[in-house]
Amino acid sequence: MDKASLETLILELHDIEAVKLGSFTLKSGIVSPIYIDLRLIVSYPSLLIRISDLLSQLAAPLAFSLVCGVPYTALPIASVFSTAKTIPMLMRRKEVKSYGTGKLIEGKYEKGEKVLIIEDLVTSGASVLETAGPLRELGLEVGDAIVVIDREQGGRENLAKNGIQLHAIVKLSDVLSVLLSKGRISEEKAEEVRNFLDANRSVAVPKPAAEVAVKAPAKVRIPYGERAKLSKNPAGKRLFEVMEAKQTNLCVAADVATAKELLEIADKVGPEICLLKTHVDILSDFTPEFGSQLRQIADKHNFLIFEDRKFADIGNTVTMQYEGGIFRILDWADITNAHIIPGPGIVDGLKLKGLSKGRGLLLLAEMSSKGNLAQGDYTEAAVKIAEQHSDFVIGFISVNPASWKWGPSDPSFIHATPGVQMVSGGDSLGQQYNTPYSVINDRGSDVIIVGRGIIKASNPAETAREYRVQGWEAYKASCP
Ligand code: S5P
Repeated sequence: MDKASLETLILELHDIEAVKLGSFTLKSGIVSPIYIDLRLIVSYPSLLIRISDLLSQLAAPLAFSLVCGVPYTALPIASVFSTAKTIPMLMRRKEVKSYGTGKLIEGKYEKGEKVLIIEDLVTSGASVLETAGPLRELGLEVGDAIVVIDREQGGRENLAKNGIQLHAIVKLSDVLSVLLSKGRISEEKAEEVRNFLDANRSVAVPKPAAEVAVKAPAKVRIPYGERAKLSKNPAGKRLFEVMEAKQTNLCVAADVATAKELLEIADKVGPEICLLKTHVDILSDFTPEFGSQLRQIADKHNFLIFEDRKFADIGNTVTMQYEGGIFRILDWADITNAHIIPGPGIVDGLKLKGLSKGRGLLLLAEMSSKGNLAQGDYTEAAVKIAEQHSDFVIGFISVNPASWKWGPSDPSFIHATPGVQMVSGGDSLGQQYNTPYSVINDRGSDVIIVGRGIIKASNPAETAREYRVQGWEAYKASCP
C-alpha cells in the first residue's frame, strides 16, 4: 500500500473531523485525548470508495468467499467493498427482528465457507468477536478481519487468541505521525496521545478461542417441557412451562438503582424473559407496594420473579429475613436463593415459610466470580442438600454443571448461570463472563442470567431479544 495514499486518507479523515483531538469520555468511562468516529464517512462517497479500494488491497492475499461488516459503522464500507469486488455479503443483525424465528445472520451461505469480517475501528476486538461468534455457530469459517484503523489497544492480540488475524489500513500511531509531520497537531498533543495509548494498551481482554467455536453439546438434554412434568415444586414446574411456552431461557438481572427503573425495565424486557432477577436491597425508593407492582408486570408478561437474596444464616434467622423486614420477599418472589455455608438448616428454615406458598429455592452450588470457594466438595454438598429437599429446592446457581461428577441425577433440577455476555471476558471486580452458547451448550446450563449486558445496552428490549434468541438456539442445538 503506498505511503502517499495512506497520508491522504489520514489527512482527509482529519479534515472531515472523523479523527478529533481533545478530551473525550469513551463508552468505557476512560477519558481519551483522541476520538475517532468513522460514521461520518457515509457523507463522503468518494472517500468511502477509496477506503474500500485500500481494504481490497489488504484483502488481496486472503482466502474468502463472503464478507460480513460489523454493525453499524462498517456496514456501508462492507457494502461498497462487496459490490466493487462482486463478493457476496452477509449481514449480522444487532437487533433481532421479530419474536420467534429471529435470525442473527441474513444472506445466503454454505457451511464451511470462509467469511472475511470488515470493521471500521478496532479497540479491544470485542465487536469483531461479536460478529464472528454467530457466523461460526452457523458453521462458517472466520480467520481474518480487515479494518480501517487499529487503535493498538489489544485488539490484534485478542483476535489472534480467538483465531482471527487482524489486517489494518492504518494504526493509530500512523495517524499520529502523519498529523504531527503535517503540522496538524503539536508535539505535546502527540505525546499526550502516545502516553494515553501506553497506559491503555490492553482493553477488556476476552478469553480465547473455545467460547466462539462450535462444539458438540456436553450432554443430551431432556427438553424443558418434559422436565416441567417431573418437577415436584410448583415454582420450578411453572418456570419450565414458561420457558417452553415463551421459548426463552433468559433471566434478566435488573440491577438498577431505583424501583421506578426496575419496573420500567421489567415491562420492556418482559416479553423476552422467563425470569426476572432482583436485588431489592439496592433500590433507594423501595416501598411496600413494590412487590405487587412487579407482580402485575410479571403476570402481564408471564415471567417469574427471583429475588437474589443469597440467604446465608441459620435456619431460624432466615425465616424472619424471608418473611419479614421491609422487603417481605416471601410475599412477592416466586424464587429466592441461599448459600449452603450454614448447612441444611437454612433450607429447612426457608422451606418452613416458602413451601406452603408454592415458592422455590435455588442453591448457590458454584459462583461466577474469580477465586470463589464454591467448588469441588462444596458443590457436591449443595447437590446432596438439594436432593434431600427436592420438593422445595428447584435447582442451582451453577457455572459449569456439565463438569459435575456427582449429579444431580434428577432432571427436574434447573441450572441458572450468571456471568453471561455476548463476548467472554470479565469486569474489573472479578466477574467472569461466558457466552450464551457456551453456557447453555458446552456447560450444560438451562437459564442464562444476564445483567449489565442488557440493562446497560442502549436498547435493553432489543438486546434482551438478541440474548433470548442466542440462548434458545443454543438450547435447541443441545436437544436430541
Ligand atoms: O455467582 C454469581 C451468582 C449470582 S446470583 N454471580 C453473579 O454474578 N450473580 C448475580 O448475577 C449478580 O449478583 C448479578 O446480579 C448478576 C450478574 O450481573 P452482570 O451484570 O455481571 O451480568
